[in-house]
Amino acid sequence: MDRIYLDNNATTIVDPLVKQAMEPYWCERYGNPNSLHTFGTEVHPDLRIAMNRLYRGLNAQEGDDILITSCATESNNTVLKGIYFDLIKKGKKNHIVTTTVEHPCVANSCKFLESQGVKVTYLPVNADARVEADAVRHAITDKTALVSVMWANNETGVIFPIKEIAEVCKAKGVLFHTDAVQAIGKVRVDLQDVPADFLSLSGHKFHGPKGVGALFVRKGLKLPPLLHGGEQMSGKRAGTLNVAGIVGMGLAMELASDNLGYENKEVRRLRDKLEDGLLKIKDVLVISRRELRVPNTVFISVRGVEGEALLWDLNKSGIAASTGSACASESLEANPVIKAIGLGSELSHTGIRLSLSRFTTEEEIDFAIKTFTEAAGRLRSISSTY
Ligand code: 7TS
Repeated sequence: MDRIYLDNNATTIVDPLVKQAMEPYWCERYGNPNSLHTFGTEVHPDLRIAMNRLYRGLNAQEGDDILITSCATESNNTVLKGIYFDLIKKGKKNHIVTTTVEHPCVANSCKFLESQGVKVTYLPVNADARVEADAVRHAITDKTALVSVMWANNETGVIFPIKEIAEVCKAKGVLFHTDAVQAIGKVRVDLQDVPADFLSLSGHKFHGPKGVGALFVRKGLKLPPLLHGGEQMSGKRAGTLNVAGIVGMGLAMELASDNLGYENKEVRRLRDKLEDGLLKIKDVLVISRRELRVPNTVFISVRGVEGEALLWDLNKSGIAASTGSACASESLEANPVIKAIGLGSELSHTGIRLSLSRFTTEEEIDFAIKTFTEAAGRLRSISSTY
């Protein structure tokens, strides 16, 4: 068997249809959309189609803004730093509420803002690795400028009660941002149903290209730009538009919506099969309940086996997994999300994340169960802690 990719929460394969749709923009339709000549203007209809696809995918309405960014990291930074410059620095508010399990681009932005004097409340997760809406309600004060809670966690796959949290914020008159990177294509993201003010996403997490993301901004709201420069995006985000990326991300969004039923049924079936297979190994622990997670993710801890050792062993057999966010893979610290969930320090080094996509096959899952089971046995036989 060829290599097996079970790290779809880190990035995904570009859908061949997306790749094909992007092809004309490298050497034929390569104009800068801000140029006045035909090379520039001929891509305008293509951009409009792509933007419409993004609006439809999120169920955004006329008047809402969808800013194109380079990635979710930029989208998240735009919100957090925008709120800082717009509300906090002007002395109106000085408090942000977030969680202990956000992606580093939110967590480290918050840390930076703390260094600027902002107060940040990091809400812990409960035994199901979730943050409850009530915890958000209690954390909000009259100084709170923003609540930022991810839609689904990248490590555990746990879905947060985003609708309830958004409604709490709305009732309290506090702005609400959600990092929906791991939700797009996995659960329904409907911004008419969920009254979030800001939402971030990244094209490469749902079979689109890398280097392009988006930030939804609810009608009537404004954020100061993170990138100042030209008048692109009406001055809200400067920099030449990534035309191929936008076209690709637009189509990827449409395909993600079209495939949501499949993702929920077939991807979930394969993930459950994988999980059931791995649960037959003795002394393993899967984080949180299946019904609380996105359909493609399982985070499993194998007692006595370092996650990293298991990752390398699996990699040798051609299986790509992860011990957590690739963005934190250079740090030797225990996985902060796993630490936050409250597993003991011994277990916090043992976790491994497997994440599927609609391109994952049954054959791959069968092979992964067998290979994982053998690798866990092999590593346990030389483990000093088991
Ligand atoms: N937010 C979440 C929830 C993410 O999972 C990631 C990437 C990002 C933001 C950043 O996205 P980017 O496109 O700006 O880099 N998460 C992971 C991961 O879990 N493993 O590798 C990258």
